[in-house]
Amino acid sequence: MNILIFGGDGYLGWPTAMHLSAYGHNVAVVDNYLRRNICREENSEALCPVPNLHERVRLWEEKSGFRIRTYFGDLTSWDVVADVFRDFQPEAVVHYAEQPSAPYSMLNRRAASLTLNNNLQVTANTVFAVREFCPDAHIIKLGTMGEYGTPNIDIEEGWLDVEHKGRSHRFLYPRQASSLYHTTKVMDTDLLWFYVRMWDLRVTDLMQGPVYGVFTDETGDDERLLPFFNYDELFGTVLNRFAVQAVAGYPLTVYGQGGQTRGYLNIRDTLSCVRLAIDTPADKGQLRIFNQFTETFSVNQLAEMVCRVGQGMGLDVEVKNLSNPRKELEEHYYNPAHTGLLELGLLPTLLTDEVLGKLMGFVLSHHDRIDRSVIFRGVKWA
Ligand code: USQ
Repeated sequence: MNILIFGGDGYLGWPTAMHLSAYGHNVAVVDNYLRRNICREENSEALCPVPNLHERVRLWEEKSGFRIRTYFGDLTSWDVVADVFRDFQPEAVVHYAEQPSAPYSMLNRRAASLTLNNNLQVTANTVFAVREFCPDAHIIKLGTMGEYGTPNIDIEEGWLDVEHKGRSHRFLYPRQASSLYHTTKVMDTDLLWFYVRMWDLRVTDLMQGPVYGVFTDETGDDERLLPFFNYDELFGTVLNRFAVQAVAGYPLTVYGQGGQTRGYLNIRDTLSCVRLAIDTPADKGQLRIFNQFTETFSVNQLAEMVCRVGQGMGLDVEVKNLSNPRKELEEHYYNPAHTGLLELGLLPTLLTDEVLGKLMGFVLSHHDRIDRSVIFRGVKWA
């Protein structure tokens, strides 16, 4: 299949490109280095240096024999999107091209505007281009579990049947995001649902939880093929951050009481989920929603696990409960459904001590590159 990956240079975009290429698809990536530039501006560099996209593509071709095509450009520009679609004629479009950090979206007005403008405009351009150039193509959009927030009832996979005064109707599950970034994903879902109804598009919206890890089948042990491994407050997800903090002897930064519970997944499973969604596309006129995570943990549970595994490696790991810079519930009910992707054939890579140990071992081998000053800066939500 011709698969176009928007945001193909990112933490998940690049490993996805290699993964789909390894499965024999004809893959093209589009990127404008938005994430690289923001990280540079905010002094949020990844743990190891990451080669540029040209070099990554060259290294991958050398290793696999498969060529990934690259396009550079800002996908908020219609001309860029239209040129890429005309040239590549995708059968599936995987849309990762969003500003992905919740804390960055809450940093200041400029960061908030960038997040809003970029995320919504790229989603809109994706929809317009599919309709104009390849109306049968399948859009696979990365949403987030954070769209649902933490309601006091079970979270379903995207939809909720509501009975009201003796009648019933199926609605998108109620959404109440807890950052501006997460809110743009709610708006993306609404935009997609509107155009699915208007234009009979095929869309899969993947509600993903926080991802951890860095190695995939395609990277092997070649560190030049690894994705960005951020551990700073803006771009690092919590478990990756804790792994670095443990190695650096920095007390684990548990925000507030640490009862915040989320659905987590290994980066390997992100790639499998996207591939499975592509293999079994949504129908025309269907907005299909999957909750994309494999296990739930509270922040305290993650911290305990990192302490245990770190101690086994001879590290002295401490935990420090910080006053929570975010506005979120610190103790809450959390029971989200997640059977859809398992039914498509997902075989989860669970968070065992061995998996965590390998991740921490990788960090340990780069301990001299850790910059302790970027670990906590306290971006406040309110
Ligand atoms: N947390 C800490 N200490 C830290 C960092 C985070 O206690 O040092 C807590 C947060 O307060 C939050 C939880 O850990 O309760 C998860 O935080 P995170 O930074 O790992 O994840 P988040 O900001 O929610 O965003 C990440 C990705 C985003 C994705 C989202 C899925 O950056 O792209 O959409 O995970 S979800 O969280 O399910 O919305």
